[in-house]
Amino acid sequence: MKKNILITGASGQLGQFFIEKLAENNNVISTDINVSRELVKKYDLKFLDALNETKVRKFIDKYHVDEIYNFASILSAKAEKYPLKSFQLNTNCFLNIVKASISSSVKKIFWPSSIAVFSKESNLGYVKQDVIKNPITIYGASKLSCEKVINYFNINGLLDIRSIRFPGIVSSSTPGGGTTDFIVEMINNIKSKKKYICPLSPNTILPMMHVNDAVDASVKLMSVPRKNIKINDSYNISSFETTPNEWKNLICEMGYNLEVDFQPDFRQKIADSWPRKIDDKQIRKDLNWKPKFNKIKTLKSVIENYNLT
Ligand code: AKB
Repeated sequence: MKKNILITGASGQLGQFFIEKLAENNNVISTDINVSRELVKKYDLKFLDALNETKVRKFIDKYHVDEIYNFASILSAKAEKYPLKSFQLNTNCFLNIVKASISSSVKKIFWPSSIAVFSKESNLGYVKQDVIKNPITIYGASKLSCEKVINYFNINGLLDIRSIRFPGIVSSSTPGGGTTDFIVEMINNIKSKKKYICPLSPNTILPMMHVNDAVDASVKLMSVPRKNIKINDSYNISSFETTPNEWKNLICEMGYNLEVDFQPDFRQKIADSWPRKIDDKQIRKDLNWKPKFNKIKTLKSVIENYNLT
């Protein structure tokens, strides 16, 4: 049976991919505070400020919402510029959705966490599922706080909230304000033919995944019975690791002309506090899932979607 699925923050980097996948079998109600004419036309995007609990509740009641995917968030690098506002937005959108969902038609919530919850204490060379976390960014702190709330609601059976800690996501849509953005921005710069100023040093290793793998794993996580889910806060996930230098070389090996100037800024410190490799055995086992896109397939696919070939 078709479910009614509310997506908040749908205009962001991930939103359109979730809309397209979920709309294959469901009624999707896409919302954001940024409602460009193009997205209104393409996805019937509606205005909804997830910071307004009453309005969220109205949407839930009006559309008899079964599931919510909440993507309203300020990413790591941008959040450092407005720490209090970002903490407030990231945590309050989530809390409002939780509050509005209690005693409503909502049966499940999906909420994306991030590798930003980790820190130097997490053994960054290979980060296991359950380790010490002491994030140095306000974004990481907001994600970790929400993970704690998720754990509380799940272990007490108050709501069914499911979550994945995303690495850098590679997609053909533009991110904005993230530390892992170079992965998409370099591809963008092939098109604009501009020299890319990379805010990270050439050999910074970070975990990444193709957006389709991120969407597939999330939708699968939302579809399995609760008893299959062994993690009450948020699952580690990853697909491959790369560095800005390797990514640039791969782009050039594919025949594109890309000039990069490495000028590390404040984002370097953030990246240095994040995992280089992720242990995601638990999600692979619980969902019987594995990524379909490796490094090369990811790059080829995103380049194709940019119509660069
Ligand atoms: C960011 O760079 O802030 C995000 C993330 C890893 O959560 N892409």
